[in-house]
Amino acid sequence: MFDKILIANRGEIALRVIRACREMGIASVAVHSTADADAMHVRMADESICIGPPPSPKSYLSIPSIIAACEVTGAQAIHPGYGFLSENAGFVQVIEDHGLTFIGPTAEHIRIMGDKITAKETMLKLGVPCVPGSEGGVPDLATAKKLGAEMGYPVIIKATAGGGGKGMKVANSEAEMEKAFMTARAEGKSNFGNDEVYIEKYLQKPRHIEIQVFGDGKGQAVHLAERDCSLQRRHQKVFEEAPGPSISPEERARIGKICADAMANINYIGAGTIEFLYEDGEFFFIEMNTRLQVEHPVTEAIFGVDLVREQIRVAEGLPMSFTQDDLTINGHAIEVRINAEKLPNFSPCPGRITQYHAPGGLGVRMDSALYDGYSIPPYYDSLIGKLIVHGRDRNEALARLHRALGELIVDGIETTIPLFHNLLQEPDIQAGNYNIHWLEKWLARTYE
Ligand code: MV4
Repeated sequence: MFDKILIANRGEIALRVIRACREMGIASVAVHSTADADAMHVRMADESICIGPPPSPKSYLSIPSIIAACEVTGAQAIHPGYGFLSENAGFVQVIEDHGLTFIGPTAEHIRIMGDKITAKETMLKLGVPCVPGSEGGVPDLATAKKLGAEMGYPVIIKATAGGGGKGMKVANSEAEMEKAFMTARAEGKSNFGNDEVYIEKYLQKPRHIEIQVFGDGKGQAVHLAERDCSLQRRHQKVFEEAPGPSISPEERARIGKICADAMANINYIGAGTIEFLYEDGEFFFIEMNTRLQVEHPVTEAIFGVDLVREQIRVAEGLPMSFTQDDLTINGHAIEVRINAEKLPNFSPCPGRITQYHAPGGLGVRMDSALYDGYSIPPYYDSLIGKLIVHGRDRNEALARLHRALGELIVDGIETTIPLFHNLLQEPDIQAGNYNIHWLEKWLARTYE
């Protein structure tokens, strides 16, 4: 059993992990950059240690500094949160070389899923339905054109190392292929140092549905249903809900079992998310994330489980505290991401919080590291809070979200809170009628 865990992260997710540690009787160590000396995660942890200057590469991404912090404090395990080093296979290797434990998947699983071509090949072999496309990489333009003609346009060219929408180009016809292929390749090379690309049929109006999975690393794995994360702007999620408003219990059970069986098969350990595009009643695998995700609280709300506690348990070699049969959905949950950004352009808006008041009451959870007088530093991402509401059904969750947003006060900076007041008025949102393009179209219509 661990008696001390180091959290290699900051902000709300660091608090989230500290809370789980405290409930489990495990001491927590916060690490921080010099810009974060006054941050809430530093205050809330049992111990803290400065690991470097403000830019992330010199602090939150500095593997030697984080390992040294473990050695100085005697922490036996590291929780990476999300972002930063959470999907860095090399980090996992170094942690293990130092006799420490990474709270998360193996370096091998991170590596497999980090390369999209290998991820797809692996999932296809495991019986997970994938988007039709090239088998493996596409070596040259001639092959790309041949595949385009075979499967029919539009197609999408993706960099195997891609992420965040970088290295992804649509070709609507053979005439567009050369530019799309070369651009995807160049973006893969310049952003990720890897110019390998693959091709898929381009789905025109899908939803982004992701299945939460969890494994014990010893052949047991479960699914915790899906989240609909279709409401995104420039590949940043804005609003997430569970269960997905368009998914039937039968579809959920079927795709859930496929995912859980796949994870059991590879002895996957810890939390994972299998991302699908969902169109016309069909699921198509696109990517897997081998980390705890930002939006995990909506899943926690509907299942009444603590995913971070489970991550720590399986990292200690313990079994999960539930089986698939124990997991039943209770009601509906919605998360909205509060960013320190100024509308309509979503430009980052760091600065001093003059007043902060979190909403409360039944079915309301506010995960945030804000406090009165806190200064948001300009060096990190702009997420400053997640408001999660839970109701007996979707309409109750929507009403509760409306009520909770009315109680939330974040003064001194601009935030994305007004966006959600507007969004909740939309009949399509009230009806759960949206796909991956809905939000950007609505923003263009509403704010420009
Ligand atoms: C696609 C697609 C349509 N067809 N793949 C965007 C980021 C990366 N995770 C995968 N992405 C997409 N892949 C095929 N074959 C459309 C997108 C996409 C998207 C996916 C999920 C959520 C929002 C999106 C916004 C634009 C494009």
